[in-house]
Amino acid sequence: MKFNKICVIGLGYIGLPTASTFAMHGVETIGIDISPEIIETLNRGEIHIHEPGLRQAFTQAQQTGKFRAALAPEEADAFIIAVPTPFKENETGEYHGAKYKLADMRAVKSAAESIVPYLRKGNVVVLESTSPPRTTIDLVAPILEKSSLKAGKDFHLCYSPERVLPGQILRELIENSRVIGGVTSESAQAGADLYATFVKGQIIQTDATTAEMVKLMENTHRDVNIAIANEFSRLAERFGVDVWEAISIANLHPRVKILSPGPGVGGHCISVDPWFFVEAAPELTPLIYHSRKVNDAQPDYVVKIIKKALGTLKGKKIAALGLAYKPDVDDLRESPAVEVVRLLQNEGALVLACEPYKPNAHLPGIFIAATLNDSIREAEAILLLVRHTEFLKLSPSEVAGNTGARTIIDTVNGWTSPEWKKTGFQVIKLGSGKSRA
Ligand code: SAJ
Repeated sequence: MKFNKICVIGLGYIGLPTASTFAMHGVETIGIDISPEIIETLNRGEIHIHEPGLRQAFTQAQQTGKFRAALAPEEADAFIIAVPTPFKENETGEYHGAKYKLADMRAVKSAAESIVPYLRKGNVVVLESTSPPRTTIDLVAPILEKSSLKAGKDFHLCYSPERVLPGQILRELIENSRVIGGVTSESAQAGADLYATFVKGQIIQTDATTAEMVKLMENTHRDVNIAIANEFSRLAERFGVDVWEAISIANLHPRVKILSPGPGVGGHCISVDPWFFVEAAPELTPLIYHSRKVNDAQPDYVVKIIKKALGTLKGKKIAALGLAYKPDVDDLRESPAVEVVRLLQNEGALVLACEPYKPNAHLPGIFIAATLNDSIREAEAILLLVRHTEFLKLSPSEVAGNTGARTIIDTVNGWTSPEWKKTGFQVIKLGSGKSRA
């Protein structure tokens, strides 16, 4: 199939890079978003999110004259839905007393509804948003069929999950393999033709529900594996072992790949997606459920470690290095680092955070210093929450010269150099029974 014009609905972390990439490859691309500010920003030639390489890609897309942002879709050859699927803030499900989170599918529903007036015979519609199993068939198809066209017969319908890693989105969009699940094999083929515009990795065709499960399985697999790493960190502390040393030795085994413990699991993917399985089938998912619980409890666990090290937290001045959900990104969504800071403040600690990727972030009740030195100057303890490259490069003597604090609490195994101790720091490390012995 040939695609001259497409609409990408949702211009966030996935939609905007995807739309820019299509336009750069010569396809007339209309980017749609419900936010007038976003549309204005983009049509002014600016971007509203930070992602390495996105500015250049977007500028290039604009220079081709193929990209335009708008508030509503229009007739096109293909429609891609890339809107958020968070969980509901004020509602939970319950199974035998265990509460689980519920997917909020409102954005997917309204994106599908916005396509209905413009849907024509032979069009291709692709859902990219991470969604509970059967969403394409049970939720999206019936909405689109309000057009009186039949999915799989009059128009093609696919599910094709985004699987790119924030921080490397532009490269991974092109190089990663891409799974396309069609409601029919013809739909899968049409979806494959669409993404072949720029995908250099393998394009695998399957059915829509398999593609939905593939996405959820990938992120759930990662969550469960991080949960076991977090449990290992607790066990190591109990038994006087350094979990980081133990993991590096265990990982020499050819069939073992233990991930890293840390202050918890954040972001809008791994900490959310496993709940979609739990919601869909709570009776089948005790492991997935408990892994989520383990990872969600990790910020509390970190606070316990800090309390053990510092005694009462009331009035303690703590510098918290890093608020992002993971290294070298500016995304603070569902960040365990933010949660740790909040919990410390609830205990009466006076926390001054430092987030070099978003020094001007506004988080109610959280104080962010303009510079690293401002955050550590008056501190009594320094807490490392994110492995930002800039933090890992810090020299112990320089830090010592800029603060009176001599206790560091490292939750990410970022400061491993013996220099820290030699410079007079007491180093408390998450997962290290040895550092506390
Ligand atoms: N984390 C750990 N220990 C680890 C690895 C990660 O605690 O060993 C934490 C991170 O610090 C972070 C969270 O987990 O808080 C998630 O980070 P991540 O790098 O594992 O994943 P995301 O959420 O940035 O991106 C994931 C990716 N999925 C997989 O690797 C299976 C990405 O490919 C997906 O496209 C993305 O989710 C998504 O959009 O679903």
